[in-house]
Amino acid sequence: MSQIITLSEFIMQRQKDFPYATGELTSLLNDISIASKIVNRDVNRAGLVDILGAKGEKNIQGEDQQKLDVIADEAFINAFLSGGEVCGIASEENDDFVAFDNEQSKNGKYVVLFDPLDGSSNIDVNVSIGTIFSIYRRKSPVGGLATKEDMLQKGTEQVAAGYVIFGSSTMLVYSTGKGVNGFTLDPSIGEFCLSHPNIKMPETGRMYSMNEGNLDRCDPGLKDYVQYCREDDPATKRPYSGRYIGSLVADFHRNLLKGGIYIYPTTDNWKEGRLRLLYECNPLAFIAEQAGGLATDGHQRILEIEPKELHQRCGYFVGSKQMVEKAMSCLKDKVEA
Ligand code: AHM
Ligand code: MG
Repeated sequence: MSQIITLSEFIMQRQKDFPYATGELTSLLNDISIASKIVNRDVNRAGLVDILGAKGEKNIQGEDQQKLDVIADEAFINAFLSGGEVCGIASEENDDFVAFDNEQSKNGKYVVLFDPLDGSSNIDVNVSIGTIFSIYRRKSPVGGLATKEDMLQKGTEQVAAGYVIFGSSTMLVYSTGKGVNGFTLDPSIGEFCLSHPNIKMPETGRMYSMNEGNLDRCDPGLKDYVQYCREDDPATKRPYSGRYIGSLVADFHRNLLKGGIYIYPTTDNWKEGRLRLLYECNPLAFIAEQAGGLATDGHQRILEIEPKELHQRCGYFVGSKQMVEKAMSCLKDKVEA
């Protein structure tokens, strides 16, 4: 039997990659792993116990019910509060960022931006969902409260990013800027185990993922790209396969492993795009680039977009490098035509 490497062991080994590391990032990644296991437990129980109701409803014991995305948000916040490495967070669930005001957290060096449970409209139909996270070093002085400036950093400043997919198995995939590694949760021992070392995204692929219902509301250049995807590839005599789960982490994860492109463009009804720059686009762009892929808004590299507000949205093209480049060239050709 080959040797099992758990996520905690792996994170400890990798600390050596950072010569001046104090161990705080290591502890923070461990907090994320613990919170992920808690969320995993609740996601798995979702069909069995009364935790699926809308927030504000009562459960069978007469207690207030919470939606799973709120439960996930709290699980991560509690893990960061007890870890003490994080001075504040921003999440898709909260209107404003949260600055932790206890002494230990005020001395934390990091902020975390996250989407606690993306694709949550898929929960009650048993489709894969995910958590997405992004870690930055704070800009404000250590010892004080976190500020909005700590949160509004460009994606290039990310220290680490990753996601957890709650699918047919649960996986945690992350990068600290030195490649991408994936860990599968072994429920029998309750540990994430290294299952996908050094993930590389194929340079090209045969799958495209977008909500084609929106096609008539998009940039006309995108119609050309989708038409290109639907035409027979001279090599295989087949068109690309359309694969859209409608759950970003699941679509991204498949494309990361098999090659493909995920597109959520700006549309007539989502004029700024649908996905959030800070909680969804930046962390997955970091992972994509670390694996050799590409992420843009159709024109510009995602990681270089200067964020102006917490819940900012943007168009999103992410996946295999050659496929994203081809889609971008279709947009450009239409503008120039
Ligand atoms: P959410 O953050 O409200 O869950 O929305 C994000 C989700 C993505 O997971 C998914 O890819 C996309 O929205 C689906 O949108 P649509 O239903 O418009 O195709
Ligand atoms: Mg989301």
